[in-house]
Amino acid sequence: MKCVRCRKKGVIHLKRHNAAFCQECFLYYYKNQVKKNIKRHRMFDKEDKVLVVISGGKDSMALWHILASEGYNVTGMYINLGIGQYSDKSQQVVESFAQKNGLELIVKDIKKEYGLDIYKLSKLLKRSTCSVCGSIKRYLFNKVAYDGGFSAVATGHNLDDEAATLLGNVLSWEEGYLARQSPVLESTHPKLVKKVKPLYTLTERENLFYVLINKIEFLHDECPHAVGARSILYKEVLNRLEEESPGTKQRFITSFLEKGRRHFQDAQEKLELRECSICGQVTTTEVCSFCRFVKLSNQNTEN
Ligand code: Q46
Ligand code: ZN
Repeated sequence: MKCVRCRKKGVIHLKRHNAAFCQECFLYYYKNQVKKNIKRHRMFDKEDKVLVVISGGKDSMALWHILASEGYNVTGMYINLGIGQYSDKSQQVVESFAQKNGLELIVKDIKKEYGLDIYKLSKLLKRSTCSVCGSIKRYLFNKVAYDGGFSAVATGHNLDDEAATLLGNVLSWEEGYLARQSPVLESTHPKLVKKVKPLYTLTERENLFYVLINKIEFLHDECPHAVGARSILYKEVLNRLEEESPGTKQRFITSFLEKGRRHFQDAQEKLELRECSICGQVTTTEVCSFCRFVKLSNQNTEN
């Protein structure tokens, strides 16, 4: 197995590209993929301020590192969601990386700052922990980005994540979600910041390899609530298909983006967007769900 670029000994084989790379050429390949994705989808350029959402896992750490190394104007954002040891450990990893590398980091703690507890809220609202957590995260990504004058919010979604999401949405013909599945979600309101996924063509394995080569510390544990998620089953099924037919995941995503997605454009819900009467963030109701969560949490501590 020789490196396709320099003919030295290859250390990673990427079956879907029918190519092996040595360490140095893998980094060249990885960097090119990220740069190509950013350019092809006009995600941002060097003058833009980009907020990178960091969980402490390999994907977001890889994204933060590559964007900072390539000279993009990035600030990390970490949200402590109050998920026991998982949150404590991930915050440590993220803070220590920022400190060692002199990177800017914004930390939000939903309990300390807003009195929010995802477990209490999930019981009170009879919603899953992940659904409450997801709403809080989406709100804060946008609010922090908007208030800080950022041009884009970047997340570490990889090819495996995107293919699993696409499979889930296709299996239940979630037309609205299919219309929105894209490496770039443009802003549809002056107060909504564009969302981008520069790693959408790179796999989990490639991101892992990238952080290992660069000796980037990351949290190996997944969030305890991710266990048993449907998306994990979809990833297993797709891995099986990929084994038999390398390139399946990439074909699935790129063909959907090139040929499939446009058929769902009309399915985009034409929701009337307005500004929350409490915080001014974009919502479809009088008061946004985040402000309702805060109100509910305060009522419950008063009683
Ligand atoms: S939604 Fe659910 Fe994630 Fe929140 S509770 Fe954990 S698994 S972190 S991507
Ligand atoms: Zn609000």
